[in-house]
Amino acid sequence: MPPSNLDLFSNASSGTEALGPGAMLLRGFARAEAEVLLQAVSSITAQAPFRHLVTPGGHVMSVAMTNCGALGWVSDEQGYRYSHHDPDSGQHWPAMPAIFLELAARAADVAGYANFKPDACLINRYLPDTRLTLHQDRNEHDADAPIVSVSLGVPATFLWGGLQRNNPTKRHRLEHGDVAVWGGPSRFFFHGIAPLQEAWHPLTQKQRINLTFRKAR
Ligand code: MD3
Ligand code: FE
Repeated sequence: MPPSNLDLFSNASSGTEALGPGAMLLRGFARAEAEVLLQAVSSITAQAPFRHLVTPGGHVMSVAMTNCGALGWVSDEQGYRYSHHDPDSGQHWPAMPAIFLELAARAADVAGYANFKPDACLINRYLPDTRLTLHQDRNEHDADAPIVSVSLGVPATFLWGGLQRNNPTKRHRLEHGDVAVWGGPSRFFFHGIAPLQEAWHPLTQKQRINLTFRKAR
């Protein structure tokens, strides 16, 4: 029997897009789980609230952040680093929920990175006008492990450059439920988020929440 149009559609346009060498966008990959993921974020932020970190240069970050997992990304006047403890409470970061680990490993697997076991999840919160200037993620010890990102809530414009800060940037819209996997050469590309435009999402109101799963050690 020949495949129906519906079969062709669900295979060929499976919703994956190559973003760069080793980087892949999985459109809508987390959409069905979004509500459960956001409930887990709420229980994490009840223990480790969102806060605005200070950069080594003394600037207060526009994005509000928290973490879960064995290690959390922190910044202060001393520099950027991963820490076992939340500097605000002195406690360990909340544990990484099993649904987070499973989603991150499944997405990495689809993108060709088997056995991804993140030990850190940075959680970013964007409100209208919140931005993240072009940067590289290079505080992780394991350069071979990818980073997996999950976008939830209000859509954002993702800025995607190259290995040098002054390389031209492309723009991609990241929407609710989109998951991206950044490995290989793309792992060290400059990237950022343009100022968030005011919008409304039924699960997050005016907010965008981004989860990034990392292998820090
Ligand atoms: C490409 N977060 O937390 S997610 C970050 O939407 C960060 O909150 C943005 O950049 C956000 O460091 C972008 C997409 C992303 C995350 C990590 C990357 C792209 C990446 C690491 C290397 C290359
Ligand atoms: Fe980043």
